[in-house]
Amino acid sequence: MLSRRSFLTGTAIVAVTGATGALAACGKKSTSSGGTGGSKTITLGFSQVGSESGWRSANTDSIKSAAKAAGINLKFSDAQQKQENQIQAIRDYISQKVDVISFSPVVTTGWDTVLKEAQSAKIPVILTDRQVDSDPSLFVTLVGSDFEIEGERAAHLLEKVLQAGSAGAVNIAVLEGTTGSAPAIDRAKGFKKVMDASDPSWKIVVSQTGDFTRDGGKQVMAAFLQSHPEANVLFAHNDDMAIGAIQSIEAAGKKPGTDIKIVSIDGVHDGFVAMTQGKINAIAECNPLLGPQLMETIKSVLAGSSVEKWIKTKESDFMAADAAAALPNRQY
Ligand code: GYE
Repeated sequence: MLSRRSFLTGTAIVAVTGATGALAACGKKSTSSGGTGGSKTITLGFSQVGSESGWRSANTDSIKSAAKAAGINLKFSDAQQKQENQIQAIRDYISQKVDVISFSPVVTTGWDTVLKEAQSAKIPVILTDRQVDSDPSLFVTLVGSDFEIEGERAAHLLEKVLQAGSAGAVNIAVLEGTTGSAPAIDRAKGFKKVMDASDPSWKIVVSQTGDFTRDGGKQVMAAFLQSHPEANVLFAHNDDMAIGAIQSIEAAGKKPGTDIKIVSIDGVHDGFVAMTQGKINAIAECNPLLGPQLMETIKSVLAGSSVEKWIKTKESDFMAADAAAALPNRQY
């Protein structure tokens, strides 16, 4: 992750509010696209990862409605979690001569060639949601969350959950996101960082991908329960996998949230419902409502303004006890 890290160094951050996605604070400007500007309708080619989770559905809705509200002509494609489909979609957008390309890269590596093709065609690329491991000069900016911080927040939430419950061995099972994706890599890293620094009694007993899907979480958790009956904590890289895992935990005659404490990331509606039922103990929110920021950023870039290299989202943490009060105000 060296190149990603180096592009972040010394970059000021634009924070946005989780609820509205509106720009809330501004730091040092650092990047310029060159800019085409003018009043003609902007055509955006957007390649979405897939439709693997509740988070993704909310993100897709946000992008579609924000493009409409901003008067941007959106060409949208769903890559069904396959990098080759994303590369193909980007190439199609280049040949269609769209004004700007945006995509949420399914994995971090393997993008250099297609990004260079976009650069040669002078089409700016704005990453959204997930990072890439390419030379930062190949894209203008990233609009999305800090996944390493989310992993750290999840570990801190687990500390709180365990304080409230019984002591003893902490045997953690991890359901990882899509292998090679930025959120899977960085959430694991952030969680481990806090875990290693804080409590020597915490142990990751098993860790495997559930591909960010409910079904993946269900299947992999069923196998974990067989191979690692000592697991008494689940850290799921997203709510959907936690919800799938809950089904397997219940089918095995155990009580999710009690016999196996559960912490996950996202904060989608069904995750909140599981918290109100005490089945998920805590969630670190990851805001999917990136559409308004993305459209705002696209307009600035095409108008020739400089933007931050990483436009971050602002997010909150929730314990199960807060869930019922928060649920009516959740937007996704
Ligand atoms: O957490 C997960 C989705 O990239 C932040 O992708 C996103 C992740 C999100 O499938 O639910």
